[in-house]
Amino acid sequence: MDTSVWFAVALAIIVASGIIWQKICESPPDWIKELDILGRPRTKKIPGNAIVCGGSISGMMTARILADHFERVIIIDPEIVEEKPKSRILQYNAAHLFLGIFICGARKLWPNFDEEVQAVGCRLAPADLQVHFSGLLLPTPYQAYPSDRLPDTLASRRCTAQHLLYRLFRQHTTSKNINIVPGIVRGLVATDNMQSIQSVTVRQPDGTQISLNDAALVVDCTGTTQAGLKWLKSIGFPLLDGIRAAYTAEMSYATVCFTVTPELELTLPIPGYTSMNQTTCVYGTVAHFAYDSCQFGLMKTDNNTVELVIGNYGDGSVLPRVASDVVPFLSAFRGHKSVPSWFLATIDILCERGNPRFNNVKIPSQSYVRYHLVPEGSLPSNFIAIGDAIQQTNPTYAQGFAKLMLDGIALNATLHAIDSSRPHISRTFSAQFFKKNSVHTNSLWEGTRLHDYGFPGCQPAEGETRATGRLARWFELKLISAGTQDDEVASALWHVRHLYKGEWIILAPTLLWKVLTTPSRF
Ligand SMILES: Cc1cc2nc3c(=O)[nH]c(=O)nc-3n(C[C@H](O)[C@H](O)[C@H](O)COP(=O)(O)OP(=O)(O)OC[C@H]3O[C@@H](n4cnc5c(N)ncnc54)[C@H](O)[C@@H]3O)c2cc1C
Ligand SMILES: *[C@@H]1O[C@H](CO)[C@@H](O)[C@H](O)[C@H]1NC(C)=O
Ligand SMILES: *[C@@H]1O[C@H](CO)[C@@H](O)[C@H](O)[C@H]1NC(C)=O
Ligand SMILES: CC(=O)N[C@H]1CO[C@H](CO)[C@@H](O)[C@@H]1O
Repeated sequence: MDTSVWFAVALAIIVASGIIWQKICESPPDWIKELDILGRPRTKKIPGNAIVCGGSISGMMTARILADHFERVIIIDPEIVEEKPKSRILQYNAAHLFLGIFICGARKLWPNFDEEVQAVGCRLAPADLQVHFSGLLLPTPYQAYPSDRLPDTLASRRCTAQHLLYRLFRQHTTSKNINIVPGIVRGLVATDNMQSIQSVTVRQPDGTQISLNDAALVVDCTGTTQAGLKWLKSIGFPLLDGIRAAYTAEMSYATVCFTVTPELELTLPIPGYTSMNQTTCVYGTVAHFAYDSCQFGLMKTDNNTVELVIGNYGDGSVLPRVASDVVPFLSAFRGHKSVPSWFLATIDILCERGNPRFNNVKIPSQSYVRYHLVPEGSLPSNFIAIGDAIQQTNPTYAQGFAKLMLDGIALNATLHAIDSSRPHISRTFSAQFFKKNSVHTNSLWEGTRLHDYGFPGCQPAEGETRATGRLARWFELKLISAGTQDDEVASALWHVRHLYKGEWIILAPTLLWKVLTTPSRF
Protein backbone atom coordinates (compact mmCIF):
# COMPACT_ATOMS: atom_id res chain seq x y z
CA MET A 1 0.00 0.00 0.00
CA ASP A 2 1.38 3.41 -0.76
CA THR A 3 1.67 6.10 1.87
CA SER A 4 -1.43 8.06 0.81
CA VAL A 5 -3.61 4.97 1.42
CA TRP A 6 -1.97 4.44 4.81
CA PHE A 7 -2.59 8.04 5.57
CA ALA A 8 -6.26 7.76 4.55
CA VAL A 9 -6.71 4.63 6.67
CA ALA A 10 -4.98 6.21 9.66
CA LEU A 11 -7.07 9.33 9.30
CA ALA A 12 -10.27 7.25 9.12
CA ILE A 13 -9.29 5.44 12.32
CA ILE A 14 -8.50 8.68 14.10
CA VAL A 15 -11.80 10.24 13.01
CA ALA A 16 -13.80 7.14 13.95
CA SER A 17 -12.18 6.84 17.37
CA GLY A 18 -12.70 10.56 17.83
CA ILE A 19 -16.42 10.08 17.20
CA ILE A 20 -16.56 7.16 19.62
CA TRP A 21 -14.56 9.18 22.16
CA GLN A 22 -17.01 12.07 21.74
CA LYS A 23 -19.99 9.69 22.14
CA ILE A 24 -18.54 8.07 25.25
CA CYS A 25 -17.90 11.45 26.80
CA GLU A 26 -21.41 12.64 26.03
CA SER A 27 -23.22 9.51 27.29
CA PRO A 28 -25.28 10.07 30.42
CA PRO A 29 -23.78 8.96 33.74
CA ASP A 30 -25.01 5.69 35.35
CA TRP A 31 -26.78 7.58 38.07
CA ILE A 32 -29.05 9.34 35.55
CA LYS A 33 -30.10 5.95 34.12
CA GLU A 34 -30.59 4.57 37.62
CA LEU A 35 -32.64 7.59 38.69
CA ASP A 36 -35.53 6.12 36.68
CA ILE A 37 -35.94 3.20 39.06
CA LEU A 38 -35.63 5.24 42.22
CA GLY A 39 -38.73 5.01 44.39
CA ARG A 40 -40.23 1.96 42.69
CA PRO A 41 -41.18 -0.70 45.25
CA ARG A 42 -40.22 -4.37 44.87
CA THR A 43 -42.94 -7.03 45.07
CA LYS A 44 -41.26 -9.54 47.38
CA LYS A 45 -39.69 -7.74 50.33
CA ILE A 46 -36.43 -8.69 52.02
CA PRO A 47 -37.12 -10.18 55.48
CA GLY A 48 -35.69 -8.69 58.69
CA ASN A 49 -35.06 -5.18 59.99
CA ALA A 50 -33.34 -2.51 57.94
CA ILE A 51 -31.90 -0.24 60.66
CA VAL A 52 -31.03 3.38 59.87
CA CYS A 53 -28.77 5.13 62.42
CA GLY A 54 -29.34 8.90 62.22
CA GLY A 55 -32.51 10.67 61.11
CA SER A 56 -31.51 13.83 59.34
CA ILE A 57 -31.62 14.25 55.54
CA SER A 58 -29.64 11.09 54.72
CA GLY A 59 -31.52 9.06 57.31
CA MET A 60 -34.98 10.09 56.10
CA MET A 61 -34.10 9.54 52.44
CA THR A 62 -32.52 6.16 53.19
CA ALA A 63 -35.47 4.97 55.27
CA ARG A 64 -37.82 5.97 52.45
CA ILE A 65 -35.79 3.96 49.90
CA LEU A 66 -35.39 0.95 52.20
CA ALA A 67 -39.12 0.82 52.87
CA ASP A 68 -39.54 -0.15 49.20
CA HIS A 69 -37.29 -3.15 49.71
CA PHE A 70 -37.53 -4.43 53.30
CA GLU A 71 -40.33 -5.84 55.38
CA ARG A 72 -39.49 -3.53 58.30
CA VAL A 73 -37.47 -0.33 58.61
CA ILE A 74 -36.33 1.30 61.87
CA ILE A 75 -34.86 4.79 62.08
CA ILE A 76 -33.06 6.02 65.19
CA ASP A 77 -32.25 9.64 66.09
CA PRO A 78 -32.38 11.62 69.34
CA GLU A 79 -34.12 14.58 67.67
CA ILE A 80 -36.40 13.17 65.00
CA VAL A 81 -39.58 12.41 66.91
CA GLU A 82 -41.38 15.66 67.54
CA GLU A 83 -39.28 17.37 64.92
CA LYS A 84 -37.35 19.45 67.43
CA PRO A 85 -34.93 22.07 66.15
CA LYS A 86 -31.70 20.26 65.34
CA SER A 87 -29.23 21.19 68.05
CA ARG A 88 -26.86 18.49 66.81
CA ILE A 89 -26.58 19.93 63.32
CA LEU A 90 -24.06 22.75 63.22
CA GLN A 91 -25.31 24.02 59.86
CA TYR A 92 -28.97 24.15 60.90
CA ASN A 93 -29.05 27.93 60.62
CA ALA A 94 -26.54 28.24 57.78
CA ALA A 95 -27.62 29.02 54.23
CA HIS A 96 -27.78 26.10 51.80
CA LEU A 97 -27.94 25.82 48.04
CA PHE A 98 -29.30 22.67 46.45
CA LEU A 99 -28.05 21.20 43.18
CA GLY A 100 -30.39 19.97 40.45
CA ILE A 101 -29.91 16.22 40.98
CA PHE A 102 -31.25 16.45 44.53
CA ILE A 103 -34.54 17.88 43.27
CA CYS A 104 -34.81 15.16 40.54
CA GLY A 105 -34.30 12.41 43.12
CA ALA A 106 -36.63 13.97 45.70
CA ARG A 107 -39.40 14.17 43.08
CA LYS A 108 -39.01 10.44 42.36
CA LEU A 109 -39.13 9.52 46.03
CA TRP A 110 -41.93 11.91 46.95
CA PRO A 111 -44.31 12.55 44.05
CA ASN A 112 -45.93 15.41 46.00
CA PHE A 113 -42.57 17.19 46.40
CA ASP A 114 -43.62 20.28 44.43
CA GLU A 115 -46.86 20.79 46.35
CA GLU A 116 -45.15 20.44 49.70
CA VAL A 117 -42.45 22.89 48.64
CA GLN A 118 -45.24 25.42 48.15
CA ALA A 119 -47.00 24.48 51.36
CA VAL A 120 -43.98 25.17 53.57
CA GLY A 121 -43.14 28.40 51.75
CA CYS A 122 -39.98 27.25 49.93
CA ARG A 123 -39.52 28.11 46.30
CA LEU A 124 -38.59 26.13 43.20
CA ALA A 125 -36.42 28.42 41.15
CA PRO A 126 -34.70 28.03 37.78
CA ALA A 127 -31.18 26.72 38.54
CA ASP A 128 -29.53 29.97 37.50
CA LEU A 129 -27.00 30.78 40.20
CA GLN A 130 -25.57 33.88 38.48
CA VAL A 131 -22.20 32.53 39.43
CA HIS A 132 -19.03 34.52 38.73
CA PHE A 133 -15.42 33.45 38.99
CA SER A 134 -13.15 36.21 40.24
CA GLY A 135 -15.89 38.61 39.17
CA LEU A 136 -16.38 37.20 35.62
CA LEU A 137 -19.77 35.67 34.76
CA LEU A 138 -20.08 31.96 33.97
CA PRO A 139 -23.29 32.04 31.93
CA THR A 140 -26.24 29.74 32.65
CA PRO A 141 -27.15 27.58 29.61
CA TYR A 142 -30.66 28.87 28.85
CA GLN A 143 -29.94 28.03 25.18
CA ALA A 144 -29.84 24.31 26.05
CA TYR A 145 -33.51 24.48 27.09
CA PRO A 146 -35.04 26.48 24.24
CA SER A 147 -38.64 25.34 24.60
CA ASP A 148 -38.60 24.58 28.28
CA ARG A 149 -37.91 26.23 31.58
CA LEU A 150 -34.41 25.73 32.95
CA PRO A 151 -34.41 22.77 35.44
CA ASP A 152 -35.40 23.75 38.95
CA THR A 153 -33.54 23.95 42.14
CA LEU A 154 -34.75 24.55 45.66
CA ALA A 155 -34.41 27.93 47.31
CA SER A 156 -34.86 27.61 51.04
CA ARG A 157 -33.24 28.04 54.39
CA ARG A 158 -31.79 24.79 55.73
CA CYS A 159 -34.23 24.70 58.64
CA THR A 160 -37.23 24.98 56.29
CA ALA A 161 -35.76 22.41 53.89
CA GLN A 162 -35.37 20.03 56.85
CA HIS A 163 -38.99 20.63 57.85
CA LEU A 164 -40.06 20.00 54.22
CA LEU A 165 -38.28 16.65 54.11
CA TYR A 166 -39.70 15.64 57.46
CA ARG A 167 -43.24 16.30 56.22
CA LEU A 168 -42.63 14.35 53.00
CA PHE A 169 -41.12 11.50 54.99
CA ARG A 170 -44.06 11.28 57.42
CA GLN A 171 -46.77 11.68 54.76
CA HIS A 172 -45.56 9.03 52.34
CA THR A 173 -47.42 5.70 52.37
CA THR A 174 -44.17 3.84 53.19
CA SER A 175 -43.99 5.60 56.56
CA LYS A 176 -46.39 3.10 58.10
CA ASN A 177 -43.64 0.46 57.72
CA ILE A 178 -41.03 2.74 59.27
CA ASN A 179 -40.64 2.59 63.00
CA ILE A 180 -39.19 5.76 64.55
CA VAL A 181 -37.08 5.14 67.65
CA PRO A 182 -35.86 8.16 69.63
CA GLY A 183 -32.39 7.52 70.98
CA ILE A 184 -28.67 7.41 70.35
CA VAL A 185 -26.97 4.45 68.75
CA ARG A 186 -24.16 3.31 71.05
CA GLY A 187 -22.73 0.45 69.03
CA LEU A 188 -23.19 -2.67 66.95
CA VAL A 189 -23.00 -6.38 67.70
CA ALA A 190 -21.50 -8.71 65.08
CA THR A 191 -22.39 -12.34 64.45
CA ASP A 192 -19.95 -14.90 65.88
CA ASN A 193 -18.28 -15.47 62.53
CA MET A 194 -17.78 -11.69 62.11
CA GLN A 195 -19.48 -11.74 58.72
CA SER A 196 -22.36 -9.42 59.47
CA ILE A 197 -24.05 -7.22 62.04
CA GLN A 198 -26.73 -8.91 64.07
CA SER A 199 -28.01 -6.11 66.31
CA VAL A 200 -27.81 -2.41 67.10
CA THR A 201 -27.56 -1.05 70.65
CA VAL A 202 -29.55 2.10 71.41
CA ARG A 203 -29.68 4.38 74.45
CA GLN A 204 -33.19 5.77 74.82
CA PRO A 205 -33.90 9.30 76.12
CA ASP A 206 -34.75 7.92 79.62
CA GLY A 207 -31.27 6.36 79.80
CA THR A 208 -32.32 2.75 79.29
CA GLN A 209 -30.49 0.65 76.75
CA ILE A 210 -32.23 -1.55 74.16
CA SER A 211 -31.06 -3.95 71.50
CA LEU A 212 -32.59 -3.93 68.03
CA ASN A 213 -32.20 -7.47 66.72
CA ASP A 214 -32.67 -9.35 63.49
CA ALA A 215 -30.71 -6.76 61.49
CA ALA A 216 -30.94 -7.38 57.75
CA LEU A 217 -29.11 -4.15 56.90
CA VAL A 218 -27.52 -1.43 59.06
CA VAL A 219 -26.95 2.04 57.61
CA ASP A 220 -24.73 4.72 59.17
CA CYS A 221 -26.41 8.09 58.55
CA THR A 222 -24.75 9.92 61.46
CA GLY A 223 -23.32 12.74 59.35
CA THR A 224 -20.20 14.51 60.61
CA THR A 225 -19.83 12.04 63.48
CA GLN A 226 -19.05 9.25 60.99
CA ALA A 227 -19.83 7.00 63.92
CA GLY A 228 -19.95 3.76 61.92
CA LEU A 229 -16.19 3.72 61.59
CA LYS A 230 -15.79 3.86 65.39
CA TRP A 231 -18.47 1.23 65.99
CA LEU A 232 -16.85 -1.21 63.58
CA LYS A 233 -13.34 -0.67 64.98
CA SER A 234 -14.53 -1.13 68.55
CA ILE A 235 -15.95 -4.58 67.80
CA GLY A 236 -12.78 -5.76 66.10
CA PHE A 237 -13.17 -5.14 62.38
CA PRO A 238 -9.67 -4.50 61.04
CA LEU A 239 -10.04 -1.04 59.50
CA LEU A 240 -6.76 0.72 58.86
CA ASP A 241 -6.40 4.38 59.84
CA GLY A 242 -5.62 5.33 56.24
CA ILE A 243 -9.20 4.44 55.27
CA ARG A 244 -10.30 7.87 56.43
CA ALA A 245 -8.69 10.66 54.42
CA ALA A 246 -8.95 14.15 55.90
CA TYR A 247 -7.73 17.67 55.28
CA THR A 248 -8.67 21.09 56.62
CA ALA A 249 -9.73 23.81 54.23
CA GLU A 250 -9.66 26.27 57.19
CA MET A 251 -12.91 27.89 56.21
CA SER A 252 -15.33 30.07 58.07
CA TYR A 253 -18.86 30.66 56.94
CA ALA A 254 -21.23 33.51 57.66
CA THR A 255 -24.93 33.56 56.87
CA VAL A 256 -26.79 36.86 57.03
CA CYS A 257 -30.54 36.34 56.95
CA PHE A 258 -32.80 39.27 55.98
CA THR A 259 -36.55 39.65 56.11
CA VAL A 260 -37.72 41.12 52.84
CA THR A 261 -41.33 42.08 52.26
CA PRO A 262 -42.59 42.31 48.66
CA GLU A 263 -42.55 46.11 49.04
CA LEU A 264 -38.92 46.14 50.16
CA GLU A 265 -38.00 43.74 47.34
CA LEU A 266 -39.36 46.23 44.79
CA THR A 267 -36.92 48.90 45.99
CA LEU A 268 -33.83 46.76 45.33
CA PRO A 269 -31.78 48.09 42.39
CA ILE A 270 -31.28 44.71 40.69
CA PRO A 271 -30.84 45.31 36.96
CA GLY A 272 -32.88 43.40 34.39
CA TYR A 273 -35.05 41.62 36.93
CA THR A 274 -38.74 41.95 37.45
CA SER A 275 -38.41 39.92 40.62
CA MET A 276 -35.94 37.88 42.63
CA ASN A 277 -38.11 34.87 41.69
CA GLN A 278 -36.52 34.61 38.26
CA THR A 279 -33.28 33.04 39.38
CA THR A 280 -31.99 31.09 42.37
CA CYS A 281 -29.23 33.57 43.20
CA VAL A 282 -29.10 37.23 42.36
CA TYR A 283 -25.31 37.32 42.29
CA GLY A 284 -22.52 35.08 43.49
CA THR A 285 -18.77 35.03 43.08
CA VAL A 286 -15.94 32.63 43.81
CA ALA A 287 -12.36 33.76 44.41
CA HIS A 288 -9.33 33.07 42.25
CA PHE A 289 -6.87 31.72 44.84
CA ALA A 290 -4.09 34.11 43.79
CA TYR A 291 -6.30 37.17 44.34
CA ASP A 292 -8.70 36.68 47.24
CA SER A 293 -9.87 34.13 49.78
CA CYS A 294 -13.60 34.59 49.95
CA GLN A 295 -16.74 33.70 48.05
CA PHE A 296 -20.26 34.95 48.50
CA GLY A 297 -23.75 34.93 47.08
CA LEU A 298 -27.22 36.38 47.66
CA MET A 299 -30.41 34.39 47.22
CA LYS A 300 -34.07 34.66 47.97
CA THR A 301 -35.04 31.75 50.21
CA ASP A 302 -38.32 30.58 51.77
CA ASN A 303 -41.20 32.83 52.80
CA ASN A 304 -39.98 36.39 53.12
CA THR A 305 -36.32 35.63 53.67
CA VAL A 306 -33.23 36.50 51.67
CA GLU A 307 -29.82 35.12 52.62
CA LEU A 308 -26.34 36.41 52.02
CA VAL A 309 -23.69 33.72 52.42
CA ILE A 310 -19.99 34.36 52.75
CA GLY A 311 -17.29 31.71 52.96
CA ASN A 312 -13.72 32.69 53.75
CA TYR A 313 -10.55 30.60 53.59
CA GLY A 314 -8.43 31.46 56.59
CA ASP A 315 -9.19 33.79 59.43
CA GLY A 316 -12.85 33.69 60.46
CA SER A 317 -12.62 36.88 62.50
CA VAL A 318 -12.59 39.00 59.32
CA LEU A 319 -16.14 37.93 58.47
CA PRO A 320 -18.91 40.46 59.14
CA ARG A 321 -20.78 40.12 62.42
CA VAL A 322 -22.80 43.34 62.44
CA ALA A 323 -24.68 45.22 59.71
CA SER A 324 -22.09 47.98 59.33
CA ASP A 325 -19.35 45.40 58.50
CA VAL A 326 -21.06 43.87 55.49
CA VAL A 327 -20.69 46.36 52.63
CA PRO A 328 -17.07 47.28 53.47
CA PHE A 329 -16.19 43.58 53.59
CA LEU A 330 -17.77 42.83 50.19
CA SER A 331 -16.35 45.95 48.51
CA ALA A 332 -12.84 44.81 49.42
CA PHE A 333 -13.19 41.71 47.22
CA ARG A 334 -10.31 41.46 44.75
CA GLY A 335 -10.80 39.74 41.42
CA HIS A 336 -10.63 40.25 37.68
CA LYS A 337 -13.70 42.43 37.86
CA SER A 338 -14.98 44.24 40.91
CA VAL A 339 -18.28 43.56 42.61
CA PRO A 340 -21.01 45.51 40.76
CA SER A 341 -22.18 48.67 42.46
CA TRP A 342 -25.87 47.67 42.20
CA PHE A 343 -25.04 44.59 44.28
CA LEU A 344 -23.39 46.62 47.02
CA ALA A 345 -26.31 49.07 46.92
CA THR A 346 -28.74 46.14 47.29
CA ILE A 347 -26.85 44.79 50.30
CA ASP A 348 -26.76 48.26 51.80
CA ILE A 349 -30.57 48.54 51.62
CA LEU A 350 -31.00 45.04 53.03
CA CYS A 351 -28.66 45.75 55.95
CA GLU A 352 -30.55 48.90 56.75
CA ARG A 353 -34.14 47.75 56.30
CA GLY A 354 -34.05 43.95 56.23
CA ASN A 355 -33.40 43.25 59.93
CA PRO A 356 -30.13 41.30 59.39
CA ARG A 357 -29.44 38.24 61.61
CA PHE A 358 -25.93 36.79 61.65
CA ASN A 359 -24.84 33.18 61.98
CA ASN A 360 -21.09 32.55 61.83
CA VAL A 361 -19.61 29.06 61.97
CA LYS A 362 -16.21 27.50 61.62
CA ILE A 363 -16.41 24.68 59.08
CA PRO A 364 -15.18 21.34 60.40
CA SER A 365 -12.45 19.54 58.49
CA GLN A 366 -13.17 17.65 55.30
CA SER A 367 -13.12 13.88 55.33
CA TYR A 368 -13.76 10.81 53.24
CA VAL A 369 -14.13 7.36 54.76
CA ARG A 370 -13.02 5.25 51.81
CA TYR A 371 -14.92 2.09 52.65
CA HIS A 372 -14.51 1.04 49.02
CA LEU A 373 -10.79 0.47 49.68
CA VAL A 374 -11.39 -2.00 52.53
CA PRO A 375 -10.27 -5.48 51.37
CA GLU A 376 -13.17 -7.71 50.47
CA GLY A 377 -14.46 -9.67 53.43
CA SER A 378 -13.20 -7.20 56.05
CA LEU A 379 -16.48 -5.29 56.34
CA PRO A 380 -19.71 -6.78 57.62
CA SER A 381 -21.74 -7.71 54.54
CA ASN A 382 -24.82 -5.84 55.78
CA PHE A 383 -23.23 -2.54 56.83
CA ILE A 384 -23.22 0.58 54.63
CA ALA A 385 -23.11 4.35 55.15
CA ILE A 386 -24.88 7.22 53.37
CA GLY A 387 -24.29 10.98 53.18
CA ASP A 388 -21.76 12.88 55.30
CA ALA A 389 -21.11 9.64 57.16
CA ILE A 390 -19.04 8.64 54.11
CA GLN A 391 -17.84 11.89 52.63
CA GLN A 392 -17.91 15.42 53.92
CA THR A 393 -16.66 17.89 51.33
CA ASN A 394 -16.15 21.61 51.75
CA PRO A 395 -19.76 22.78 52.12
CA THR A 396 -19.25 26.02 50.23
CA TYR A 397 -19.47 23.92 47.04
CA ALA A 398 -23.02 23.07 48.11
CA GLN A 399 -22.80 19.39 47.20
CA GLY A 400 -23.98 17.72 50.42
CA PHE A 401 -27.61 17.10 49.49
CA ALA A 402 -26.77 16.17 45.88
CA LYS A 403 -24.08 13.75 47.09
CA LEU A 404 -26.41 11.97 49.49
CA MET A 405 -28.95 11.61 46.67
CA LEU A 406 -26.26 9.94 44.51
CA ASP A 407 -25.61 7.59 47.45
CA GLY A 408 -29.36 6.86 47.57
CA ILE A 409 -29.53 6.14 43.85
CA ALA A 410 -26.59 3.71 44.17
CA LEU A 411 -28.26 2.04 47.17
CA ASN A 412 -31.48 1.47 45.26
CA ALA A 413 -29.64 0.17 42.21
CA THR A 414 -27.62 -2.26 44.36
CA LEU A 415 -30.79 -3.47 46.10
CA HIS A 416 -32.54 -3.78 42.77
CA ALA A 417 -29.84 -6.10 41.49
CA ILE A 418 -30.79 -8.63 44.20
CA ASP A 419 -32.50 -11.77 42.93
CA SER A 420 -36.22 -11.19 43.36
CA SER A 421 -37.26 -14.81 43.92
CA ARG A 422 -35.19 -15.27 47.11
CA PRO A 423 -34.38 -11.76 48.24
CA HIS A 424 -31.62 -11.48 50.86
CA ILE A 425 -28.48 -9.44 51.54
CA SER A 426 -25.57 -11.40 50.07
CA ARG A 427 -22.03 -11.73 51.41
CA THR A 428 -20.79 -9.10 48.92
CA PHE A 429 -23.59 -6.54 49.30
CA SER A 430 -21.63 -3.94 51.24
CA ALA A 431 -18.60 -4.16 48.94
CA GLN A 432 -20.82 -3.88 45.86
CA PHE A 433 -22.54 -0.79 47.19
CA PHE A 434 -19.36 1.02 48.22
CA LYS A 435 -17.61 0.21 44.93
CA LYS A 436 -20.48 1.40 42.79
CA ASN A 437 -20.95 4.51 44.86
CA SER A 438 -17.29 5.46 44.88
CA VAL A 439 -17.24 5.47 41.09
CA HIS A 440 -19.98 8.12 41.18
CA THR A 441 -18.71 10.25 44.03
CA ASN A 442 -14.88 10.10 44.08
CA SER A 443 -14.66 13.05 41.72
CA LEU A 444 -16.59 15.29 44.14
CA TRP A 445 -13.85 14.71 46.71
CA GLU A 446 -11.01 15.02 44.20
CA GLY A 447 -12.29 18.21 42.59
CA THR A 448 -13.08 20.13 45.75
CA ARG A 449 -9.97 19.02 47.63
CA LEU A 450 -7.55 19.95 44.85
CA HIS A 451 -9.28 23.31 44.40
CA ASP A 452 -8.96 24.02 48.13
CA TYR A 453 -5.23 23.25 48.04
CA GLY A 454 -4.84 26.42 45.97
CA PHE A 455 -5.55 28.53 49.08
CA PRO A 456 -2.63 29.34 51.40
CA GLY A 457 -4.28 28.46 54.74
CA CYS A 458 -5.36 24.99 53.68
CA GLN A 459 -3.82 22.03 55.53
CA PRO A 460 -3.48 19.13 53.08
CA ALA A 461 -4.25 15.49 53.77
CA GLU A 462 -1.54 13.20 55.09
CA GLY A 463 0.97 12.37 52.38
CA GLU A 464 0.02 15.39 50.28
CA THR A 465 1.24 18.99 50.04
CA ARG A 466 -0.37 22.14 48.69
CA ALA A 467 1.43 21.44 45.43
CA THR A 468 -0.62 18.27 44.98
CA GLY A 469 -3.01 18.78 42.08
CA ARG A 470 -1.15 21.69 40.53
CA LEU A 471 -1.89 20.35 37.04
CA ALA A 472 -5.56 19.91 37.93
CA ARG A 473 -5.74 23.55 39.09
CA TRP A 474 -4.06 24.72 35.90
CA PHE A 475 -6.66 22.81 33.87
CA GLU A 476 -9.48 24.11 36.09
CA LEU A 477 -8.43 27.70 35.40
CA LYS A 478 -8.25 26.99 31.65
CA LEU A 479 -11.70 25.43 31.81
CA ILE A 480 -13.29 28.26 33.76
CA SER A 481 -11.58 30.83 31.60
CA ALA A 482 -13.02 29.16 28.47
CA GLY A 483 -16.41 28.99 30.22
CA THR A 484 -16.49 32.74 30.71
CA GLN A 485 -15.96 33.15 26.95
CA ASP A 486 -17.84 30.26 25.35
CA ASP A 487 -21.44 29.16 25.94
CA GLU A 488 -20.83 25.50 25.10
CA VAL A 489 -18.08 25.20 27.69
CA ALA A 490 -20.18 27.13 30.23
CA SER A 491 -23.08 24.76 29.55
CA ALA A 492 -20.87 21.71 30.17
CA LEU A 493 -19.67 23.23 33.45
CA TRP A 494 -23.23 23.95 34.56
CA HIS A 495 -24.40 20.38 33.73
CA VAL A 496 -21.47 18.84 35.59
CA ARG A 497 -22.00 21.16 38.53
CA HIS A 498 -25.64 20.12 38.95
CA LEU A 499 -24.64 16.46 38.40
CA TYR A 500 -26.78 16.06 35.30
CA LYS A 501 -23.63 14.98 33.48
CA GLY A 502 -20.42 13.20 34.49
CA GLU A 503 -17.23 15.27 34.51
CA TRP A 504 -15.82 13.23 31.57
CA ILE A 505 -18.06 15.29 29.25
CA ILE A 506 -15.30 17.91 29.42
CA LEU A 507 -12.94 15.45 27.75
CA ALA A 508 -15.06 15.22 24.59
CA PRO A 509 -12.72 16.24 21.74
CA THR A 510 -14.75 19.28 20.66
CA LEU A 511 -14.85 20.72 24.18
CA LEU A 512 -11.32 19.82 25.10
CA TRP A 513 -10.10 21.57 21.95
CA LYS A 514 -11.94 24.73 22.92
CA VAL A 515 -10.65 24.61 26.48
CA LEU A 516 -7.05 24.17 25.43
CA THR A 517 -7.06 26.76 22.65
CA THR A 518 -9.08 29.60 24.24
CA PRO A 519 -6.64 32.24 25.51
CA SER A 520 -6.63 32.29 29.29
CA ARG A 521 -7.95 35.31 31.14
CA PHE A 522 -6.26 34.31 34.38
C1 LIG B 1 -22.03 25.54 57.08
C2 LIG B 1 -22.52 24.46 56.16
C3 LIG B 1 -23.15 24.82 54.97
C4 LIG B 1 -23.61 23.85 54.10
N1 LIG B 1 -24.19 24.23 52.93
C5 LIG B 1 -24.67 23.30 52.08
C6 LIG B 1 -25.31 23.66 50.88
O1 LIG B 1 -25.42 24.84 50.55
N2 LIG B 1 -25.82 22.68 50.08
C7 LIG B 1 -25.71 21.36 50.39
O2 LIG B 1 -26.21 20.52 49.63
N3 LIG B 1 -25.09 20.97 51.52
C8 LIG B 1 -24.56 21.91 52.35
N4 LIG B 1 -23.94 21.51 53.51
C9 LIG B 1 -23.78 20.07 53.76
C10 LIG B 1 -25.07 19.45 54.27
O3 LIG B 1 -25.57 20.19 55.35
C11 LIG B 1 -24.81 18.01 54.68
O4 LIG B 1 -24.29 17.32 53.56
C12 LIG B 1 -26.07 17.29 55.14
O5 LIG B 1 -26.57 17.87 56.31
C13 LIG B 1 -25.75 15.85 55.40
O6 LIG B 1 -26.86 15.23 55.92
P1 LIG B 1 -26.71 13.93 56.80
O7 LIG B 1 -28.08 13.47 57.06
O8 LIG B 1 -25.76 13.00 56.13
O9 LIG B 1 -25.97 14.40 58.13
P2 LIG B 1 -26.46 15.45 59.25
O10 LIG B 1 -27.40 16.44 58.67
O11 LIG B 1 -25.23 15.93 59.90
O12 LIG B 1 -27.29 14.56 60.27
C14 LIG B 1 -26.73 13.57 61.09
C15 LIG B 1 -27.82 13.06 62.00
O13 LIG B 1 -27.34 11.93 62.70
C16 LIG B 1 -27.78 12.00 64.05
N5 LIG B 1 -26.83 11.22 64.85
C17 LIG B 1 -25.51 11.46 65.06
N6 LIG B 1 -24.99 10.51 65.84
C18 LIG B 1 -25.98 9.64 66.13
C19 LIG B 1 -26.08 8.45 66.88
N7 LIG B 1 -25.02 7.93 67.53
N8 LIG B 1 -27.27 7.82 66.96
C20 LIG B 1 -28.35 8.32 66.32
N9 LIG B 1 -28.33 9.44 65.59
C21 LIG B 1 -27.16 10.09 65.49
C22 LIG B 1 -27.81 13.49 64.36
O14 LIG B 1 -28.69 13.76 65.44
C23 LIG B 1 -28.30 14.07 63.05
O15 LIG B 1 -29.71 14.14 63.00
C24 LIG B 1 -23.45 22.47 54.41
C25 LIG B 1 -22.82 22.12 55.61
C26 LIG B 1 -22.34 23.08 56.46
C27 LIG B 1 -21.62 22.68 57.71
C1 LIG C 1 -44.02 30.16 55.30
O1 LIG C 1 -45.11 30.18 54.38
C2 LIG C 1 -45.95 29.06 54.46
C3 LIG C 1 -46.91 29.06 53.29
O2 LIG C 1 -47.41 30.32 53.03
C4 LIG C 1 -46.63 29.05 55.82
O3 LIG C 1 -47.51 27.97 55.94
C5 LIG C 1 -45.54 28.92 56.86
O4 LIG C 1 -46.07 28.96 58.16
C6 LIG C 1 -44.49 30.02 56.73
N1 LIG C 1 -43.38 29.65 57.56
C7 LIG C 1 -42.72 30.53 58.30
C8 LIG C 1 -41.58 30.00 59.10
O5 LIG C 1 -43.00 31.69 58.32
C1 LIG D 1 -42.57 35.57 43.73
O1 LIG D 1 -43.07 34.31 44.16
C2 LIG D 1 -43.90 34.35 45.31
C3 LIG D 1 -44.19 32.96 45.76
O2 LIG D 1 -44.60 32.14 44.71
C4 LIG D 1 -45.15 35.15 44.98
O3 LIG D 1 -45.98 35.24 46.12
C5 LIG D 1 -44.72 36.56 44.55
O4 LIG D 1 -45.86 37.30 44.15
C6 LIG D 1 -43.73 36.48 43.40
N1 LIG D 1 -43.23 37.82 43.15
C7 LIG D 1 -43.26 38.41 41.96
C8 LIG D 1 -42.82 39.81 41.90
O5 LIG D 1 -43.62 37.82 40.95
C1 LIG E 1 -36.07 3.24 45.15
C2 LIG E 1 -36.40 1.95 45.59
O1 LIG E 1 -36.39 1.86 46.75
N1 LIG E 1 -36.70 0.92 44.85
C3 LIG E 1 -36.47 0.43 43.52
C4 LIG E 1 -35.20 0.69 42.86
O2 LIG E 1 -34.97 -0.19 41.83
C5 LIG E 1 -35.98 -1.10 41.34
C6 LIG E 1 -36.54 -0.75 40.06
O3 LIG E 1 -37.61 -1.55 39.80
C7 LIG E 1 -37.12 -1.31 42.26
O4 LIG E 1 -37.66 -2.60 42.10
C8 LIG E 1 -36.61 -1.04 43.57
O5 LIG E 1 -37.43 -1.52 44.52
